[in-house]
Amino acid sequence: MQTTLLFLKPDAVQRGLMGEVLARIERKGLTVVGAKMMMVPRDVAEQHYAEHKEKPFFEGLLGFVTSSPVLVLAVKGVNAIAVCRNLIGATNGQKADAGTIRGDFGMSGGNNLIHGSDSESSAERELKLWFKDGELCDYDRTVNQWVYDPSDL
Ligand code: D4T
Repeated sequence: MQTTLLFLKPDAVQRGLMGEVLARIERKGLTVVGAKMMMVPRDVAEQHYAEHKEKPFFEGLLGFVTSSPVLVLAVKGVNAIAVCRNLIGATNGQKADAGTIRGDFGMSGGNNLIHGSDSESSAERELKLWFKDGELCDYDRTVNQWVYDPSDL
């Protein structure tokens, strides 16, 4: 089991896509173990995107993610990090495969709807950055017996 950090960016919230995206995550068989809506403090955005500090798009990216509320999610499942990256699709919505969130709803590389952790170390770091101790609900859905077969677990 892995837990990954996702957040629906301001464009997804403003465009009314929260329900659509959450439905895809739930229908896939993943378990939402944390959820909160918030305005992103600038220092959290800076820490989250620290690896892009020297990139030309960094300031624009910070302005975008702090401009309007985001919906932060912690999502659990077997191989959840890669599974969520596949659900999300390539960075630019114009290039992302149809069937992915960005491929179905996005036309942009910056306004790309949703973030998902890209590795176990990123997930660990990002979950600590976005959620405080005690904010996650570590439970299992009884439907998991129909989502997974024993060899998946
Ligand atoms: P995130 O990190 O938001 O899940 O997106 P990706 O993992 O798909 O893409 P990334 O790390 O390369 O980029 C992080 C973030 O920066 C924005 N961005 C990216 C941008 O505004 N302009 C650009 O040219 C690029 C490459 C979009 C996602």
